[in-house]
Amino acid sequence: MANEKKRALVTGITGQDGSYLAEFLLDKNYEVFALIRRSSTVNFERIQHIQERIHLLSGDLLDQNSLMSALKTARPHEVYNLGAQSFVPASWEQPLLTGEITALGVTRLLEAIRATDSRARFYQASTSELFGKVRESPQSESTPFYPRSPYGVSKLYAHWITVNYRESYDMFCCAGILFNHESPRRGLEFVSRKISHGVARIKLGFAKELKLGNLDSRRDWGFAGDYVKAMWLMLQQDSPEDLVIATGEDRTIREFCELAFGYVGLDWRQCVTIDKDLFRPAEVEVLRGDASRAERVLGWKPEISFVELVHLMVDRDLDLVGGQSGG
Ligand code: NAP
Ligand code: G4F
Repeated sequence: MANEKKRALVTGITGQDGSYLAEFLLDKNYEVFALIRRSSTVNFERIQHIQERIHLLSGDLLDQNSLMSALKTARPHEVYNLGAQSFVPASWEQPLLTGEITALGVTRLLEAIRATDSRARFYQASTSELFGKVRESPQSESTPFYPRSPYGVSKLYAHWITVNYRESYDMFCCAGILFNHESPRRGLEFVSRKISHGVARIKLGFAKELKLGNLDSRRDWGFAGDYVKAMWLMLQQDSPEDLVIATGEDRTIREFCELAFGYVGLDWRQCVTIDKDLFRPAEVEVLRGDASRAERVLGWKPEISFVELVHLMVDRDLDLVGGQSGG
């Protein structure tokens, strides 16, 4: 039908990326369906502003029947699988659950697509954690994988099952190998948001110190709003291809602290203390991506710089913490 709206099904919509992707797809005039798992309290903070414009479907990556029902209801042209247990430290505490959701959940979803309508295009949220103990720098599509956590290993399975369904069943399946991307909507447990929120709390007098772990590791940090565009672009190509999405710049956690605390006139060395319990059993020391292929194939480039990102996050957390105090 000429005027039929495109339909997308998004898993992980209550998370950081899901909320930005849903906004992006609504702007493109998609009908957006989203999988929501049951919880005892509603956690729609990130999608409150668009909730009325999305079809929420109850389901869980652990539950095959719910995925089948969601697909039958949504009849999507595109499926974006962003749902995962995505916090690396939690994957050592709950390795089996992480594997069930982050690895096997992808096979459940792919099987549900295959059983309902295998023409649906599928995007899998792969990660720079696949490179782990890096074999070369920067990391590109041809760099060998060496994951360093149960999360990374689960994502490796997820990545290869996505490739396998493409090759076995001729389905349009592709994986975006995304490097770290952050925003004011990032979960408070991830280091970028932990720092920006900590800066706001210290600046406004609610805390005196911020406890962090390894300050020496390096990450390639971009803005989540830029990265969801790359996900969509990958599903608009003539043929499916797995691509690295990154800024090409890496910085230490220490540099993030310097910039974030310095922005509000604080000396990070007087505010940050090191907590050995926050170090990981196996660390990913450095990640830096080479997204030149994505630039050629998709015409994609990051728009927000590292400095802009850090300032944006600190500004939003100052507003948030200030507002909570009634100030
Ligand atoms: P996030 O904020 O942690 O969101 C994760 C989402 O997955 C949440 O909506 C969560 O729902 C959902 N989820 C968890 N368990 C589920 C289950 N059993 N069934 C269905 N949904 C479930 O993650 P994000 O930062 O937006 O990342 C999105 C995806 O990209 C993830 O797959 C992540 O691993 C991957 N990734 C992220 C980055 C990054 O830097 N952000 C980089 C590379 C790859 P609840 O709200 O109910 O918990
Ligand atoms: O912010 P992080 O927890 O992110 P991490 O482990 O890089 O994982 C994130 O990015 C991946 C893409 O590369 C995603 F796949 C994954 O889902 C997630 O979104 O930690 C970043 C670095 C680590 O080296 C960690 O050791 O920061 C270091 N760090 C130092 N102190 C800390 C802390 N990390 C956290 N979370 N909390 C700390 O106090």
